[in-house]
Amino acid sequence: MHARALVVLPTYNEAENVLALTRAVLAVDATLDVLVVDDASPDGTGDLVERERAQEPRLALLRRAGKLGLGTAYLAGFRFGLERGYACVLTMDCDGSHHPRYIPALLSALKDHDMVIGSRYVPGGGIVNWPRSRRALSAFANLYARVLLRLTVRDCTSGFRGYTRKVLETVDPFGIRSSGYSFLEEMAWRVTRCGFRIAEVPILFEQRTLGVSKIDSSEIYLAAWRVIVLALHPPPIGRARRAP
Ligand SMILES: Nc1nc2c(ncn2[C@@H]2O[C@H](COP(=O)(O)OP(=O)(O)OP(=O)(O)O)[C@@H](O)[C@H]2O)c(=O)[nH]1
Ligand SMILES: [Mg+2]
Repeated sequence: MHARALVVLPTYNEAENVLALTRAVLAVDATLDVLVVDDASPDGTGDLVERERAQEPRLALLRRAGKLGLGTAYLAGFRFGLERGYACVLTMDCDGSHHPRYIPALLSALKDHDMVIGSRYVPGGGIVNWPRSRRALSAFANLYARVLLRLTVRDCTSGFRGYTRKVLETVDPFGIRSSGYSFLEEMAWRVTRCGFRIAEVPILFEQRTLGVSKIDSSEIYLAAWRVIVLALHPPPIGRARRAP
């Protein structure tokens, strides 16, 4: 095992954003590598990364056959990081919402915590350029998950995160069947239930200015339902990691 960190960027149609972010992340720290998990984006995101890779050995690309969902993209990133001996795995949206300037604070928090969340809902954090309706939805989704799952973290739906290798090896993320927001909520729940320490580092979340959102309303209803199922029928966790 080595002390390098892997930053996983799931992408679907992020051609306008992807290279700016991979370059910015790699410039933050020489101990970081980047993995883009692209789901056959029709806009050529994968081809852009493929070409960039020819001159950037710290950039890796996983091309999947079709749009398989955000949750399984995270899992593919976790598997890649575990198999290659990374000390921790970070995840970021590839749409400009998560700024790489926060990566040092996330890495620093992982020195004495098992998981870290780039959080909009702790002092110093916030959201830039979201309409009031979107803010209300996010605040409600967080309150809902916190109450039903008895979570103490303030921002359970942030995709800007870091996990130590130990967490990924212990909480069996490969047993999570849900995608999108409920994947993030279930990961926070599993990590909490296993008694790990979670840090929240304040971030300013910025609404994307390029490309379009992939989240749809069915995803939101599914996440709400999944939280209820989790609360009523908590699955066993902390078993030996299943074969990916
Ligand atoms: N590989 C992969 N990436 C995805 C998929 N769906 C979304 N993404 C990526 O996941 C990240 C978050 O997706 P967004 O569409 O920005 O969703 P969001 O941030 O929850 O919603 P907005 O605030 O509306 O942008 C982006 O980098 C997307 O390109 C998917 O099915 N597969
Ligand atoms: Mg987004």
